[in-house]
Amino acid sequence: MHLRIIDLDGSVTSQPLFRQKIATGEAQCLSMPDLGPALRLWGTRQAMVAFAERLAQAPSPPGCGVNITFLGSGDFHHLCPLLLTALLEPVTLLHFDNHPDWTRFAPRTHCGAWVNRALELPLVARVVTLGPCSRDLLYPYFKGANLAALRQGRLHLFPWRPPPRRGGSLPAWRCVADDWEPFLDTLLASLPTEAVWVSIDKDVLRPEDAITNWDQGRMPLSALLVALRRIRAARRLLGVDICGEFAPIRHPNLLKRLESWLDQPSLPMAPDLTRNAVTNAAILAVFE
Ligand SMILES: [Mn+2]
Repeated sequence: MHLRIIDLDGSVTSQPLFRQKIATGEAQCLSMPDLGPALRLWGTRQAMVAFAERLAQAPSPPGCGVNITFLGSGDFHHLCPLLLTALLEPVTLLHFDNHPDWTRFAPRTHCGAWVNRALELPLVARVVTLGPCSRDLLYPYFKGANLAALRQGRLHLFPWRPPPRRGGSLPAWRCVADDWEPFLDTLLASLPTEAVWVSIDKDVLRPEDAITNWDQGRMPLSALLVALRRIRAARRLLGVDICGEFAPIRHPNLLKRLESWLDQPSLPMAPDLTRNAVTNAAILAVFE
């Protein structure tokens, strides 16, 4: 395992486990707090270019073992496609998230739109989104969902349980909570590539297992860990990116402040983050 922390908001480097791993040289830390505000929620063009340049200049991780990258808050999930541009062979992207991150009604480099950018990469054969329960799955057409990618089979999506709803008809999603392990076996046997990349937004987890900046799903940590072990056993896992830390919201940009106020749940400024530390340690243990 090669562990890398991209520090944009202090949310990873403030955790004792990671501080210790950086101090002992077990983790590489790419420190970019100056880019954090311009990249959070969505990236300005300039900040995305600066991020890509610093990523390219960083010492490249060793070729062997799984490369694990922690990104901080889920507000940085749109950096995932920039990590994927370094890939040299076709992969399937297995994406754990409470949200489909597929909207076309947002800036191109938005944390709710990055799956569309990943689908544009020639070496991404398929994206499989696992575990969402959010209201984005209700009337997705009216919320800018990339339904064309679903129809074309480039994108597959499996909610954990049906999203909460008030009236309206339920789309015919295949939910996977009740037969998770047999489902995983079938899924992993059907992937189009031998190599896979995993992208985890911890808001896929129920609130007992993580505290994030977003509304959370209902997947238990144990189910995520089972999936990671099976993925690792069944396919060649090239890398994992993990976001969904909690980072206090302080946007200097007015539009970002407005979006955060409209879309994100209001949380205490300094919640107890023990559960994130426990969850991160459990995820890392799968790869150690
Ligand atoms: Mn996400």
